[in-house]
Amino acid sequence: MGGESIIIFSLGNTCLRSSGVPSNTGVKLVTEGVSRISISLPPGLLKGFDEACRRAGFRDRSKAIQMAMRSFITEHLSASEQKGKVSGVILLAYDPEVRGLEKVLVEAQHEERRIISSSVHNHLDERNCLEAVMVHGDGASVQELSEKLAKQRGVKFVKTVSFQTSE
Ligand code: NI
Repeated sequence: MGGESIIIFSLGNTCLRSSGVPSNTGVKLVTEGVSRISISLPPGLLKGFDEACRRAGFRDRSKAIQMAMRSFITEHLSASEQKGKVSGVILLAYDPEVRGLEKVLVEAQHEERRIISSSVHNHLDERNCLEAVMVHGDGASVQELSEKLAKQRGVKFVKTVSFQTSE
């Protein structure tokens, strides 16, 4: 493995165990609730990561990697693909001049009020509103709400960022 650094770190094992990681990936359960994995990295990448850890105030590399992995999961799995409860925000931009749109958006949010904790509305200009809807609940419901909002005529942008609150 010339030119590569090998690092070993510990992680909560729930997601690794439940996804059935094969034994040849270097994953080894150490104690209940923690997995220890080893990975090889180009030295420059590890150096950059350690520098970022230091600047962000992380003393524990494992903790920083756990956070990076959660961020990766959020980026690549939709809310409905994440297991258990999720928390997050649905950010949407729309044109308030489109007839009936605001009524539809409010009704859609009322229907899903069980998973909406609050929302913030920003009137940007005559043709642009920006709304942040805070959500907490079942991932499938969050995804469903996000898709329902996104498909309305006059909605210009929808981005859902969510993370699992239980692993
Ligand atoms: Ni507005």
